[in-house]
Amino acid sequence: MTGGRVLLSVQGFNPQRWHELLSRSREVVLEPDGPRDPSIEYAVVWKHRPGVLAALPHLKIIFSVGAGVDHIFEDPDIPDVPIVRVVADNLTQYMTEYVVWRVLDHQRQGLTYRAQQARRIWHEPPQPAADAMRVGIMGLGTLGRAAAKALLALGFKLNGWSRSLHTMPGVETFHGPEGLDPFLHSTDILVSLLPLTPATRGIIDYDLLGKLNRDNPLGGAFFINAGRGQLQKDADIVRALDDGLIKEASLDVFETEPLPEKSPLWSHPKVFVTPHAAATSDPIHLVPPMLAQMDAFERGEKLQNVVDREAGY
Ligand code: NDP
Ligand code: OXD
Repeated sequence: MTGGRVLLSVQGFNPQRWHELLSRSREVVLEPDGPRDPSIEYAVVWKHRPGVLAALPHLKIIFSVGAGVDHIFEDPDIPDVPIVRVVADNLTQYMTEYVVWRVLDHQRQGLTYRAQQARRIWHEPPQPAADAMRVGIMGLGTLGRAAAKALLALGFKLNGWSRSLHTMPGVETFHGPEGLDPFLHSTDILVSLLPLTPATRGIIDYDLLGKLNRDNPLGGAFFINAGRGQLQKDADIVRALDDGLIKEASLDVFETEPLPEKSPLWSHPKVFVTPHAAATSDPIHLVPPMLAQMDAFERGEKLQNVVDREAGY
């Protein structure tokens, strides 16, 4: 086997499959050989042990196991090497499915029907069509754009909010802090697909949820978060639901994960919880492009999907 060794440093899941697949063309270790291991050139990480990367004198690239890289910046001591994040059709497809599923479930009143079924109630509430509702996607990046496209095909009206100006056919776009309020005021179903950065941390609070449009055929606003939990304030979501600022929420991510057993979100009748599972990182699809990037880098080619450190995503 030729080329630099790979450190696979992950927490929160079993890395065995990642190890097997990376090992097909690279030597892979779970811990460096000693405090300043010179043989490691690549790190593949998810919530790595803080400090472990800074000690590697020949580290060339850090690969994130996920699309989000906030877990890397939790370590204050990140060496000045490129950070590559996941951009993959397979992950984008998973996220598109999740967003479409949750938007349709709110629009088609799935929570209401499940509550009715539990009480054996045969009742059809008024059913607004997709084009009577406007979905607003916060974060019009790889995942946000794909979700917007799928929702447009179903007939929903679409808003999108991003940091820089974007144009997308069929989508009303807004950008920057000054674009946020007009984006919210005309959004009925808010979907968060933002990265967690210093600029977005805690952005989804009671005040923000209160700015959504409730004057629509479903008589309320809806919130879906599949970006990161620390974008939101969990307690504010509960308060916004209880005060009627939003009617229902679908949450895949939470301020603390796993969601603590005592969290009121678990049992809230208007909340649909999934365990950070909207778009799972499947090594079968994600390891081959990582290995290809290592090879390409060694041939002197340009890296793809490099994180902008200053922006934090
Ligand atoms: P991208 O980097 O492609 O897109 C991020 C988008 O957010 C861009 O449109 C960007 O604006 C926008 N954005 C960033 N900062 C701001 C800001 N301060 N104000 C307004 N807009 C901002 O990321 P992806 O689409 O690939 O992924 C998005 C996030 O989804 C990931 O960071 C991760 O946290 C989350 N995720 C969650 C998963 C899950 O299972 N729950 C799975 C995978 C990802 P601009 O276009 O102008 O740069
Ligand atoms: C990711 C994630 O960032 O799974 O890819 O959350």
